[in-house]
Amino acid sequence: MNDSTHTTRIPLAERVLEVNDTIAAQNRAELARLGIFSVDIIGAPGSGKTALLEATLRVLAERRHPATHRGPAVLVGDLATRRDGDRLARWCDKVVQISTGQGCHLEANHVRDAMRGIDLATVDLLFIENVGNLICPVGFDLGQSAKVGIFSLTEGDDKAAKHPYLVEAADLILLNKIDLLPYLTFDRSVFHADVRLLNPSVPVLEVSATTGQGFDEWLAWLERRPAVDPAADLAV
Ligand SMILES: Nc1nc2c(ncn2[C@@H]2O[C@H](COP(=O)(O)OP(=O)(O)OP(=O)(O)O)[C@@H](O)[C@H]2O)c(=O)[nH]1
Ligand SMILES: [Mg+2]
Ligand SMILES: [Zn+2]
Repeated sequence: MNDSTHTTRIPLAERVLEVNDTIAAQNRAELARLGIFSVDIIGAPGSGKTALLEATLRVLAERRHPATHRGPAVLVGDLATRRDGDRLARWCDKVVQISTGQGCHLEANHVRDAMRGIDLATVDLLFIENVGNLICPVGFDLGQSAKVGIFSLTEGDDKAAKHPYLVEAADLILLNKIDLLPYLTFDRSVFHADVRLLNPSVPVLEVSATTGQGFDEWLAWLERRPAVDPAADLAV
């Protein structure tokens, strides 16, 4: 009997995730070596990921000391168009638009390839805007330092409960469009209680990309970035 008939067959989805995890570990090692804090921003289409980044980059540019030679960079994923990349390029000179075609999430190889388009020696903070989607981006490690889940008031107060994997995986939850509270029937206590049940320790910030509400806390969280350990993952 031929030995090959005994070969264990690994289901394709598992194999895809395995390859992804290997590349993600390489990304993580590279970012750690360069001392870059990276944030994967995951949220539904229209939740305000780009608006949040536009406002954040604007404030960071205002606060940046002229002598600092390192600053933020952004990788932004969409199925089609360069619109988000163009919006962000107004506030940041290191923006790479990733076109995923039919792909509904970013994978580690997208991030690896996009990182090659940036002079990473001049970067200390890397934002990754994932494709607008609350579901599968959660399952793909990109090599990021932290995952930020963004929900917004216009989506309804039940979305945290309906998307438990994002809430469980997030290092920070943002509730955006808080400026619209007077006009919507969004029950904040329902949203917060659902988040607490799923992830008792995750910080939750109410923000508005439009008015800047909550930005002091958001920027303070970014500032407090966990120390990137240059030795981490170097064995990969
Ligand atoms: N009132 C209000 N509108 C907001 C806020 N943040 C975003 N918006 C609006 O919401 C819409 C969608 O915002 P985007 O930043 O494009 O959302 P996105 O999450 O990047 O969307 P995709 O990249 O398509 O997934 C835009 O019209 C924004 O102006 C906010 O805090 N308050
Ligand atoms: Mg966007
Ligand atoms: Zn997907």
